Amino acid sequence: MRNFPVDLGAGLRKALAKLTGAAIIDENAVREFTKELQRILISNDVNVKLVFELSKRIEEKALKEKPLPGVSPKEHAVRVVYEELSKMMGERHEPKLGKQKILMLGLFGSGKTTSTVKVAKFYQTRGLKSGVICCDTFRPAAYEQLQQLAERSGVPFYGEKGEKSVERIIRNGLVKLQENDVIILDSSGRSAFDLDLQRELKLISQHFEPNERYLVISADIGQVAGKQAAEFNASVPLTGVFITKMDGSGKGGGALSAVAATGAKVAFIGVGEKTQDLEVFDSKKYVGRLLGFPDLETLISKMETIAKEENIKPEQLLEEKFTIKAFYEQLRATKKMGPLKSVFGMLGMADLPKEMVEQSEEKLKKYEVIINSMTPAERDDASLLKKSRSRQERIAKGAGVKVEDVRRLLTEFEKMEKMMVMFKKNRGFRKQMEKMMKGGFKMPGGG
Ligand SMILES: Nc1nc2c(ncn2[C@@H]2O[C@H](COP(=O)(O)OP(=O)(O)OP(=O)(O)O)[C@@H](O)[C@H]2O)c(=O)[nH]1
Ligand SMILES: [Mg+2]
Repeated sequence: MRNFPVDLGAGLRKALAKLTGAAIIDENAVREFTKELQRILISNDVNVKLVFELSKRIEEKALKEKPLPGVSPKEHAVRVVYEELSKMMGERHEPKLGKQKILMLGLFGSGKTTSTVKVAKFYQTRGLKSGVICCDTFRPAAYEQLQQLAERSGVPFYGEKGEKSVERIIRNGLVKLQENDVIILDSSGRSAFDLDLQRELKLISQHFEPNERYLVISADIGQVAGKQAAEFNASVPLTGVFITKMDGSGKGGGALSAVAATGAKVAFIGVGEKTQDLEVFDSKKYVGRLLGFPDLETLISKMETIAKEENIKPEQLLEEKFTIKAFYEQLRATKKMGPLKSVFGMLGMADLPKEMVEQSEEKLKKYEVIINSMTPAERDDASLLKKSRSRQERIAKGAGVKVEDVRRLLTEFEKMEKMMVMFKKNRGFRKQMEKMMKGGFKMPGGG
């Protein structure tokens, strides 16, 4: 069942779209939004108290805080939502890139063994040598499982089949793997955090002397993750939490926020069963993705560069007469920009026509040939073409395409032309567009 992050994300995006689509950002609109937000978060097992605190802060900041100069109340509201949600989900983790020993601990089936290899692989891709030690002396097949996973991923492995003394395994393992920069130790789980496990983890800590102690928790336990993190932390001081199965649980948001509320740091998240399915946790990125703009900062700067490259000036976009030439430049720019949809969505605009969002190289080439077969007068005044079938046929012949292709281009041109007229009438959009092109568009996460 894959209902995360789809559900949480889809719910949040819908609620946010409604907020940005509201005529004005007043108490009503914000209240309605926070009510919806509460419903979504609670259904994702986020703690009720956290949810209420969050909505209160959002209401206060969205309504009472003065937006920065040049920022509209809508942008301000979106930014507040984004920042407060990010804060609730925790901080960004910066993994240390250097020599270190990492202890992976946690209850049965939380994902320790899988995550051990994921972490090893993570450091390998960053140019560090890493190896793993099997210190799970509890479960019979633990040795084989880690050995196979490690071998398949090209990760050095050490273990002693049947050996019960963790002290011995660690001593030998550290010698055998001494060439490695990063050594990750997989420990055994229990069904609950009992005295037995406590003793074992203390013993491991004493002999292994780990720099990092990561508690591995499965996202599907939701807000209980907070209680668990606090419990473990009291006897084995944690340096981070690794939340697994974020891909398959509808409670990931609950687990993340509960862990953050204890003050523990979410270091990594597991987003699949494969060795590469690991992400360094960054709440802003995570929330950004949930809200539908994964990499907004990159996107905005990309738009600016493209606008410069293609020489599209805001004036040109908004010039009185929309020509075939401007149309073609738009298509090209749109193709380079990619996920434009989310940006327009943020501005509270309706979805763009599909043709404008999805541009294939092939189609653009064809259009280029067609446009090259037009006379300058036609390129300047598309109305000459719309009425004249003989002109269309002449162009098709000259370009070596079907007359239908020429008509399709004209239909798309008309659609965009209509939209441009609509945009021009919309002063708010006009201002946004100008700001965006000048690079002054303020987006959440931009600061
Ligand atoms: N979908 C998904 N599955 C995961 C993830 N991490 C681990 N798993 C799966 O969860 C199951 C348990 O993982 P293990 O790594 O064996 O868990 P463990 O904590 O070592 O288990 P014990 O050693 O028995 O305590 C396996 O089927 C893994 O493939 C993840 O991020 N996403
Ligand atoms: Mg295991």
